[in-house]
Amino acid sequence: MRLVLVVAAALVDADGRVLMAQRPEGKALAGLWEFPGGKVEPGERPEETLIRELAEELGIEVREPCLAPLTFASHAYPDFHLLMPLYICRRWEGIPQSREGQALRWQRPGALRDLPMPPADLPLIPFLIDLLGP
Ligand code: 9L3
Ligand code: MG
Repeated sequence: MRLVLVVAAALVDADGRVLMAQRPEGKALAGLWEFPGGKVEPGERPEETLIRELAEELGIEVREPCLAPLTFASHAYPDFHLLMPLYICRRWEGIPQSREGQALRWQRPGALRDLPMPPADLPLIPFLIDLLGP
């Protein structure tokens, strides 16, 4: 089975809310709410991918010190197996904006269950509730 490495970020604001992005029409899993991020391209370090994806999708710049993955998610899709480290980011440059037509919302971890999410992202909710409170 093909193994695909995707990096994702929990951007955490001063109130402990996390930024969720809705996958746009035309993409796989359209309409589901995810932690922003994307596929690691050949030759990229995962941290470089995260910096690139957050710049492309949200127009923000994150720096190395916030880039420690604290947990990993994985999910077996019919055609590939996804491995997804989650990076916790509390500081960044700029204000997150929708650069790819995706809806954005800040959500307390305890309210994430109200959003339909990709199966890979769901197991990260209890981790964030432990880290940040409900
Ligand atoms: N994916 C799942 N949860 C996420 C992200 C960023 C990505 N938080 C899944 C959706 C796709 C694959 O990973 O199946 C690649 O993502 P993209 O490159 O289509 O964003
Ligand atoms: Mg993406």
